[in-house]
Amino acid sequence: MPFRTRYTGLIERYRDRLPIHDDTRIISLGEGNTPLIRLNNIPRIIGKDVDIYVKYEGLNPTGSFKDRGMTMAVTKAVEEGSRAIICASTGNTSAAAAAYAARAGITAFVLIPDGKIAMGKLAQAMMHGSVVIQIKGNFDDGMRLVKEVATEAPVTIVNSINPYRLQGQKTAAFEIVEELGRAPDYHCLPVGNAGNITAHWIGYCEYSSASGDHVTGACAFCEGHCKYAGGAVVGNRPHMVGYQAAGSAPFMRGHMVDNPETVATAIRIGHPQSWDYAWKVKEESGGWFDECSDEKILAAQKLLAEKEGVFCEPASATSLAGALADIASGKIPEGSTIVCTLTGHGLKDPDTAIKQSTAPMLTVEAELDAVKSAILDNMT
Ligand code: AN7
Repeated sequence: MPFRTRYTGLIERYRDRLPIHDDTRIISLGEGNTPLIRLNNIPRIIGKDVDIYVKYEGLNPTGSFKDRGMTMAVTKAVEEGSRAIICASTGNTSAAAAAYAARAGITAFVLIPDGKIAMGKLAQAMMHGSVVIQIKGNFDDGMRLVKEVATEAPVTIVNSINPYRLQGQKTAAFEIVEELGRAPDYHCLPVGNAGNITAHWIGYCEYSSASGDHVTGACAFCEGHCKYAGGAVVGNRPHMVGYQAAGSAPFMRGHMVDNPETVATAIRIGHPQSWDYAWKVKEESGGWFDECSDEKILAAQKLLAEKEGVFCEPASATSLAGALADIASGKIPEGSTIVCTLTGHGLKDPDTAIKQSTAPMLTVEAELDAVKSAILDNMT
């Protein structure tokens, strides 16, 4: 018997839980199967008895969790005969759409806010050959235009209002349950459009014996697209906790926000597309929303990079920033198992990282003595 363990992506792995036919041509880049890393140093530094894991979604093929949704959305678009996809994006969706369209041999149109997306993401959209349309407006303007234009041009929307996106993204919850042998007590995520927090909840519910919604068949979130597999694997579901950037926090304000601002450009979103779903997730899971200042977000990003060796983009660090605040206050009690999703890779946004970096950067003569004293002066 040949030794075959090649991982070929989340659709193959979870085929029986996704709306896929036997003969569907799968468009994959090997997404999913990302590491769940236990934080070793931060719990000690904060002096709390908590088990914190980070799900490092930045290690997906295009560097964010969007690949989980995009493999499904593009696979289904191609199956349905579409020749072009379109999205509005704060950067990561456009990077994923561009890559999966390239893989499928179709065209991607991406609408991005002029000057407000991180450099790595722009490079990806351009490099993968998508048609980049910068609009003089923000993500919410772009989203409105995408919905309008899709009624007049032959393009498939691949934003998370496409239900296949959430179907792909729910697999992150499957992976977590399979690795921990149970659901965590708390699952913390950054919230923009709130698609991902909804997708995770769908995933946890499908895995839980406690899910009345799913036992009867159609689930309340997926418009009949998910296949509830029936078998109870775990008995618990997490409290879902969604954190927003303070300048871009419609779930905290209780209404849409018109001019969102935050250093975490990925979640600079004032009109979340999954508004109703997210409130339902909060209610059903006994979770909550909260907000983090830009300062706290960047501090959490740095802490993770310096103390654990894990580099995520600013928006992603919002999950840890929020969790640390709720652990400090006791809202998340000691003894808890917590998963924070790190939605995107730190290399997506090198400018913000370098700007806030305080690590010594020394320039010396190319001579032994100079290098030697630079070392000896900086030993800790
Ligand atoms: C790194 O790319 O909306 O709450 O257009 O890139 O599911 O919207 C990005 C969202 C969190 C928020 N972290 O997820 C886009 C876009 C990162 C992100 C979110 C995004 P949702």
